[in-house]
Amino acid sequence: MKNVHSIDPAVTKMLEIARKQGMETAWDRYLAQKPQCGFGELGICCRNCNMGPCRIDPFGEGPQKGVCGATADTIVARNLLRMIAAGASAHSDHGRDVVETLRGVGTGEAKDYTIKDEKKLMTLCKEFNITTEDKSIHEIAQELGEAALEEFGTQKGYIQTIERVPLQRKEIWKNLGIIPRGIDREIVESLHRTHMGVDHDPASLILHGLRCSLSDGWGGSMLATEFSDVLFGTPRPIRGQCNLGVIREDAVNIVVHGHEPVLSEMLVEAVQDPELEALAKKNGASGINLVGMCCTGNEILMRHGIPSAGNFLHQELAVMTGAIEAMVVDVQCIMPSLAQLASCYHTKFISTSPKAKFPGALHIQFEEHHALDVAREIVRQAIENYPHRNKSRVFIPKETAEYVGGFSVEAILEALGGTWTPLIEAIKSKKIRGIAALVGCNNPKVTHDYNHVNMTKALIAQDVLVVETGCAAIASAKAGLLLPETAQLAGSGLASVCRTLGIPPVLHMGSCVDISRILVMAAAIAKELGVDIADLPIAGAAPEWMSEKAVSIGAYVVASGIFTVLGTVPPVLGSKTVTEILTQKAKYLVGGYFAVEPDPFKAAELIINHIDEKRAALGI
Ligand code: SF4
Ligand code: MSK
Repeated sequence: MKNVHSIDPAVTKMLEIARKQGMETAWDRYLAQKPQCGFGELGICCRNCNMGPCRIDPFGEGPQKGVCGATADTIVARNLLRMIAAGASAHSDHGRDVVETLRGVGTGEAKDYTIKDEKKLMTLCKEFNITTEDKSIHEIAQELGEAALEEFGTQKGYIQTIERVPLQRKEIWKNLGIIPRGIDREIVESLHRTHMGVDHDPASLILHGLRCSLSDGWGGSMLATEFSDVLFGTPRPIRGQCNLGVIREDAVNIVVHGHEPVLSEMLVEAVQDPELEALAKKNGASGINLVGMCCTGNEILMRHGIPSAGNFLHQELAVMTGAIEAMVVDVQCIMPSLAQLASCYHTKFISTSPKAKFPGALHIQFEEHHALDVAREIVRQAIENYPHRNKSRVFIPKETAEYVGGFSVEAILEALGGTWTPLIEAIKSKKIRGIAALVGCNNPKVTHDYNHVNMTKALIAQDVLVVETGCAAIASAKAGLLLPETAQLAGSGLASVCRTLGIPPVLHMGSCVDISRILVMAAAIAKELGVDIADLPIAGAAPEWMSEKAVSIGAYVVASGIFTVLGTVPPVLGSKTVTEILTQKAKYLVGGYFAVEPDPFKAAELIINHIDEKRAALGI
C-alpha cells in the first residue's frame, strides 16, 4: 500500500489536525529523513573505534575494508550483535525491575505491592528449588526474588528457565555452545566481542547473538512475565476498549506509556482513590480516565481491561487531541518528541524512570518503596492541570473498538479444559492448520497497521490460529479482530474451534516481554507431542518492527527453532554472508530461519507454506 500513512481512520483524522495546527509527527520526520543513509540501511558503517567512522562501498569500487581491516561481513555481523544486545538488555532490565519488586515485597520495602498469584509464586519456587514449608509468604517472596536476581549473573553455567525447553532443543543449543550462561553475561560479552579488535568472524558473532537473545526470551523477558503475574495477577480473558476514542472529553485523561507494570499498576490503584476522584470533580471533571499506550498499556489491558489509546504511532496523536492532562512514561518506545509536543498543549509530560529522562519533561521519580504516594502525586498533577485545558482545541476522534484480551498460557489452558489435548487434536485434524505469532511494533516506513491487520486476516482465513503481543495485538484490537465474533472471518475449521471454546481466532497474549508466554506454550505443545519446537507447524512474524528489542525477539524466536518473517528489512543486506546465515544456514543450525517479506499477503503465504511443510513432516 503506497502513500497512505495509516489504515486506522482515527490516525487519519488526527494527522489532519496535525496538519491544520502545524504539528509535526514521526511520519513528517521520516519523510524529512529521506533518502535515509544507504550505508546505514545496509549495515556497512562502523564507528566502533576512533580510527573510524569507516564505511564499505557497496558497489565494490571504493574501500572494502575499514581502517583496521574489518570487512563488510564483520561490520554487519557486529552491528547486528549490538542491536540484539541492546534489545536483550532492555527486556532483561525490565525483568530485573520486576524481580526486584517481588524481593521488595518480601523484605517489606515495596510495601504498596502484594502477591496476587500465590499459586504461580509456589510453582516458581519449585522450579528454582526453593523450599516453602514453614516460611511466610514474605520470606518466600524474598528468597525467590533473590534466586531470580542470581540469574542475571549466575555462576552455575546456565539460566534456570532453560529447563523449560524440550530436551531436543537443549541438545541443539548445547552442541552449538549457545545455552545462555547468565542474562547479563551474554549482553556484556556481546559488547566485548564487538569492541575493536575482538571477534571478527560473522558466524561466531551471529551465534553469540543467538545466545544473547536466548538470555532475553528464555531469561529476562520470561522472568518479567512470570514475576509480573505473581505480583499483579495472571491475566484471564477480559473485555475492554481500544483506540483514541477512549480518551474522554469530560474527564481528566492520563495516558500511561512505556513498558513496566510496576508503574502502571500503581496508577491503576491511585486513580481509584476516592479523595483524588473527589478532587477531579472539584476541578470540574466527571472523573479520572486512565488509558494505556504501547506495552505498559497492554499490561493493564491484560489484567484490568483498562482501555488502550493505541499503539506506538499513536503516542504523538494522543497529545494532539488536546485532552490529555498527563502523559506519564517510564521506559522504552517513548518518542523524545513528546516533550516539545506536550509544551504546545496544556499536557504535562511526566517522566518517572531514573533511566529515562527527557529534556523538557516534568520528572517525578518513581520509587518502589513509596510507589503509591508517587502514583497519587502524578494523578494529582494531572487533575490540577485539568482547568488549564483549552476546550476549543480539543478534538477526540470517535473511533473505539471492543476487544477481548488476557490470554495468558494459563487462560488458554483453562479454555481448553486443562490440557493441551483439544488444541493438539484440532491441529492434527487440520481444523487448526497451525499457529502464527504476530508481534512487534509500528514503523512509519510501513502504512500503519496495514501489515498487521492484513496478515492476521489472511492467516485466520486459512485456519491459522494467530497469537499476538505488543503493538501488533493493539492493531488487531483496533480492527475488531480480538473478539469471538471474528470467528466469522476465520476458515471453517478454526471458526468451529473458536465457537466451541468461545475464544477469538486472534489471541492477545500481552506485551513485548510476554512473547515468553508464546515460547512457554510452544515448548509445552512440543513436549506433549514428544517433538522439538522446530517440528511444530508454527511460525513467527514481525510485520512492522522497528525496535532493537524486536531484533532480539526475532533472534530468540529463530534460535528456538521457529521460522520468522520480517516485514521491514533489517540492516544486514551489506553482507551476503550474514544474509545467507540468517535466511538459509540458520535452518540447518537451529531449525528456525528468517525471511523478509514486506507484502503481508505474501508473508502470510510464506507462513502457510511453512506450516504445511511441518505438518507433512509430522505426518498430519
Ligand atoms: Fe573502522 Fe575498524 Fe574502527 Fe570500525 S573498528 S571504526 S571498521 S577501524
Ligand atoms: S511497545 S517494542 S513499539 S511492539 Fe512493546 Fe510496540 Fe515495539 Fe515498543
